[in-house]
Amino acid sequence: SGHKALDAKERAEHERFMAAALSYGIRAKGRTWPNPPVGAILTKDFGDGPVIVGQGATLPPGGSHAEVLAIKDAGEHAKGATAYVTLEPCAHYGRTGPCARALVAAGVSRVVYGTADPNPAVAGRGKKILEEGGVEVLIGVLEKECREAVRGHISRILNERPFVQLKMAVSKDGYIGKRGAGQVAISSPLSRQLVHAMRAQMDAIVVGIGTVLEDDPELSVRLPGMAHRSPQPVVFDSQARIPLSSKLVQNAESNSLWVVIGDNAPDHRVSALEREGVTVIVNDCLRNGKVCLDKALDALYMHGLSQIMVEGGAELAHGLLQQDLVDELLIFQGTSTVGSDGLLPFGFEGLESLQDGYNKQMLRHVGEDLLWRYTPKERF
Ligand code: AOF
Ligand code: ZN
Repeated sequence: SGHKALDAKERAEHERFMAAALSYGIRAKGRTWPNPPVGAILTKDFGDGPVIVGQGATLPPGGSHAEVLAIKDAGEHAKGATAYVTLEPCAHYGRTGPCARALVAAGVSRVVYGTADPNPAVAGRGKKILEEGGVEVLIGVLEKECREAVRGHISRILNERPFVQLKMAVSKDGYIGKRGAGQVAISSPLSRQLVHAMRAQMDAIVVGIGTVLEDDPELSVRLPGMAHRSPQPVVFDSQARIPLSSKLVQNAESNSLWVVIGDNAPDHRVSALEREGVTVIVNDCLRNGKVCLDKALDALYMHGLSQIMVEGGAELAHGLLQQDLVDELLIFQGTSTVGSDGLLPFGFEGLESLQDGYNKQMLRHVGEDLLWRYTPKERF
């Protein structure tokens, strides 16, 4: 019937504008931790159908929330507008005033938001403030996408640790390299470029000390005009072995570097690192001489990180998977074949070890490479 068709049309319109709010939120990813990167837009109908009159994305901590920026951007048009927000507007006096009250005060007549804020200071209260202020509220438009956009925030609140994305590259036959062959190009230049763009959206990049000793990585975003979007580099290094001459330590004064060590690491190594401007995070839990990974993630949570990308190596990957600490595993699969003497992605195990516990999905083609996503079956 005509009524039903109108519903579908309305839903499509809401989804179109929520997608716009999501795209603003993405711009804030990696720069708002410990806060979620929220996107907001305001629309208004001047007679020819709704158009965007204001937009905003969460600023770094201490700065404005998305809704307040969108209201300011809309100016006089905020009155009577519809707001699309990826996350439930906040209800609390934190570093900023409550967005729900700001929306009421601005005279916004309808608020559409993607998903409830699991933060107990907000959960359901933002909605209540809006409704009591006479604002029409619609919830759950593109909810899955909105939850994914703030998954680091959800992980902080529900698991009290950052969302862990593990990223690896394997050959066509599932190896990360060849024994005794040194550095082997596994994925294509296009895939590596995509990884840099993905880095720019993360709060931090984490590697094990083995990877630093082997590759001397920079862990920065090397894309034109994007250097300032480099995430926080972090090294898990129980014995504080990271060389003072490594690129990461050399860049520590300007880029900052966090090194997670065990409390039995040699004192002289620790003070040498601190003299170079490295932030040393001491962990008093050790297992087999290595920092306990769950405790290391706790420490990163305490330092405010909400979503991290782990870039290797095999040992760290294996440890995280074994302890069920990986929320998303991304595998770039290249076109070359390693054949004999191949090194497996998780030390003694290959990708088939994930068969039972993970759902596997082909995300996309990246040039000739394939990008696969594995997500744990039992997780939000
Ligand atoms: C919103 N809009 O853009 C964000 C929200 O410390 P504060 O005052 O900045 O508050 C942070 C909390 O507010 C955070 O934990 C989360 O619950 C919510 N984030 N809310 O209405 C935003 N970033
Ligand atoms: Zn807010």
